[in-house]
Amino acid sequence: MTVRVGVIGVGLIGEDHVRRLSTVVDGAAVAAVTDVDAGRAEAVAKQYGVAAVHASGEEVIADPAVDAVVVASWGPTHEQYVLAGIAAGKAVFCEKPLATTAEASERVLAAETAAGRRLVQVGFMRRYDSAYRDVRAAVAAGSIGVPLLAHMAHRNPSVPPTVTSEDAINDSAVHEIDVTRWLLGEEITSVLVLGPRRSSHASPILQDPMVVMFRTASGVLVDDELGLNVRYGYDIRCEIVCETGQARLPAGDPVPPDWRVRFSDAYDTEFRAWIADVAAGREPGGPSAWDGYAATVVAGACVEALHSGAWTEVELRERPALYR
Ligand code: NAD
Ligand code: ISE
Repeated sequence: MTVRVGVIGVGLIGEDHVRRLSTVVDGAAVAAVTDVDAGRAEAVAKQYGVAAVHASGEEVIADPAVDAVVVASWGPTHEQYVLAGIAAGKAVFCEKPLATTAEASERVLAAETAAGRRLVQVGFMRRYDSAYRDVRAAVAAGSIGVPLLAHMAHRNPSVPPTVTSEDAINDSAVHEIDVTRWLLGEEITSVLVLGPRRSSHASPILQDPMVVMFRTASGVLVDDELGLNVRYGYDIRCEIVCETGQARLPAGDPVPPDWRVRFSDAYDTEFRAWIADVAAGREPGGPSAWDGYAATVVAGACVEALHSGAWTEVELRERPALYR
C-alpha cells in the first residue's frame, strides 16, 4: 500500500519532507501540497510531480486522495491543522512545535482524547538519530550508574535578525527540552535562563548566547548552551554524566553546516517509521501530542524565566490515560 500524504507548508523543511516522501521513503507518495505562498507550492509540486496544489491546509486535509497529513507551516498555524486532521480522522505528522501555547497544546490533547486514539506524531527527530540513541541506550543499560548531570550545546551558524530570544527558546531549545525528557525518561520540573556576555553577531532582540538550565523530577541538572550565530557550523553536543561514567555524542568531524545535513538520516528514519505505522493502521510510535504538550509547557516556563531571571516551576497537567 502507498500512503498518500498531503503537506501543509512547503518552506525549508516542508520542501525537504516532500523530497524525502517522494524519493527516499518507500511506500509513500505526496498527493497534495499547499502554502500561503502559492507560487512556492506550485514550484514544489512541479519539481516533485505532486498532482494537487490546494488553496488551504483545510482543503489538503479534506482531499479524499490524502491519507495522512504533514504540517510544516509556521508554528502558530500548527494547532488549527492538527485539530482539523484529528477531526477528519487522519494521521498527522506535525513539525515541532505542536503548538505555541500550553492552552493550544491542551486543545490538541482534548481532541485526541475525545477521538479515543492517538493520531498525532510531533517532529522531534533527534529521537531517531543513531548517536542520540546510543547515548540513551548507554544510560539505560545502568552500568555507569544513574544520571546526575547533563551538558548540552545547540549552536547554529546564523539566524535572521528577526529572531528573538523567545524564538530561540521555542524553536531551538525545545529540542533539548524534548531530548532531556526522552534521554532521562522523566519530566523537567523547573528551569532557569542565564544570559552571559553577548555575541557581537547577535541582533539587539536576541540574547545570544544563552544558557538554559533544567532540573528534572529526580534532581538531574541539565545545562544547555544556545548559540545562534556561531558562524563556524551547526554544532550539537550532549553529554550525560552518570555516577561512574558518561555517555556523549561524538564530536562532529567535520562540523556539519546546518540541521538538514546533521539530522538528514534522523529525518529519513523518522518518516520511514511514521509511514510504516500509518500503512499498518497503527497509532504512531514516535513523539506524541503529550510530548509536544510537555515541551511547549517547559518552553513557556523558560520564556518566563528569561524575563524573571529566577528558577521557574514547570506545571504540567495530569497525563491523560491515552498517553500513559
Ligand atoms: P519556513 O519559513 O522556511 O517555511 C514555512 C512555510 O510555511 C513557508 O513557506 C510559509 O509560507 C508557509 N506557511 C505559513 N503559514 C501557512 C499556512 N497557514 N498555511 C500554509 N502554509 C503556511 O520555515 P521552516 O524552517 O520550514 O519551519 C517550518 C516548521 O518546521 C516550524 O514549525 C519549524 O519550527 C519546524 N522546523 C523543524 C525542524 C526540525 O529540525 N525538526 C527544522 C526546521 C524547522
Ligand atoms: C530549527 O527550527 C530546527 O528545528 C533545528 O533543528 C534547530 O537546530 C534550529 O535551531 C531551529 O531554528
